[in-house]
Amino acid sequence: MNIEKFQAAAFNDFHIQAHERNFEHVAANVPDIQNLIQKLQDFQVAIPSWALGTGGTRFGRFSGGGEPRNLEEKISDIGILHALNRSSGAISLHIPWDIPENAASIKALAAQYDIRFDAVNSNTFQDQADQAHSYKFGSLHHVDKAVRKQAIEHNIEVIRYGVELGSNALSLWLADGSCFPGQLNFRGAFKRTLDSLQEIYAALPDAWKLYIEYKAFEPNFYSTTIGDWGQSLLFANKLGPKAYTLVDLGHHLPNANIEQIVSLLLMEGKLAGFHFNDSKYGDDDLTVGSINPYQLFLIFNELVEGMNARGMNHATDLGWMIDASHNVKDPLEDLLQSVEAIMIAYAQALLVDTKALQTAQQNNDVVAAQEILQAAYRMDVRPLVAQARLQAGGVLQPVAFYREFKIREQLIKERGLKTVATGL
Ligand SMILES: [Mn+2]
Repeated sequence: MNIEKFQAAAFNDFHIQAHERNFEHVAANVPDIQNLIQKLQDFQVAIPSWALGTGGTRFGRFSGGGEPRNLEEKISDIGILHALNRSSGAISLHIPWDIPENAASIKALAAQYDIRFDAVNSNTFQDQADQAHSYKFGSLHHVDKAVRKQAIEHNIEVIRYGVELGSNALSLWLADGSCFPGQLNFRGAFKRTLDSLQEIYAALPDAWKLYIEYKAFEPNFYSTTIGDWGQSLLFANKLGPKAYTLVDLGHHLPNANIEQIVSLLLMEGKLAGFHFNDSKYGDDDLTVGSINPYQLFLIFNELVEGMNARGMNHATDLGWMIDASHNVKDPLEDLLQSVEAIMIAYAQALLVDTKALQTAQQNNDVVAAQEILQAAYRMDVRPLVAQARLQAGGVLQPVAFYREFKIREQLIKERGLKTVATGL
């Protein structure tokens, strides 16, 4: 289904007066407002193909109906999001869940919705029906060379699919690890993983990047072979200039200072980008900004400051992706909320008075430093984000539009109530 331009225009007309009042009030305090609006419009967040269906836990899954049944319908769903917020112009695919049967027609379909292909994701954390060797005891770190070879070949195959679609990064997350002490020789596992990664790295096309994601625990509960940013950075440094560390917000031990990790990875030129989500306990994969929006702001503050220090392009020099999934929300509404939270945190970070903060830091003025950060964080930037969206052709209030025009009901009518998205 498509969002009709006249529907968006009618909706915006109805809300425009209230919006303009709010926007003018906030914009009066923002120096160089057009520059900020442009930055917000340029910033695009990739939607993962696996977040378009209802997520599940190991206890159960409660489908809301109308879920996309194939890659074409997933792209169409992202087309809806992008039409509403103009900030979701990319998709991150997962192979083998999203193998494109015909790359040319998939590319053409995505282009219709103004969507590009972000990083492609491989999958060696579960066994596929037709595979020769099991990943029960790991993939790239496996003690059996035949298993490693199978996993390496899978990753190279994923690169090939990505090349066909115009992607330029392979995102790799390994479930490899151990569940019990003594199960694994840590150095052996690291070295075998490095050997495997070297073969995958050698298969990367020229302009490609390898994103190495880390995760502290789960599905293995004693050790993870790429368990934290130090281990990921070790691999990235040993592999070479195309290899980077990917930060998934939910993949840390509780209370980790993620903004400090981000700052140092940026300093080293080794930050790949992000998998955004939120969590209270572990890898909860909740809606971005739903639990700890201040942490999200502090992360964006380090991103903006660190990227500016290196003269980087905010929109294109890092990979921006959502990696979330859960049981109780309409996935499309959830993604609209997540993208909105990201745009809000980014806008607030752009408003931090960096010069004043540097002065406060230089003077060890701890109170002033906090005042400066929180002055930006407590600004209601929602009218700025809405204005950027409006000028880019989106709608003022995406979630309200989605409900008013009964988009889920239409998707259920088109696809049926009992559809299940491919994926987890
Ligand atoms: Mn992730």
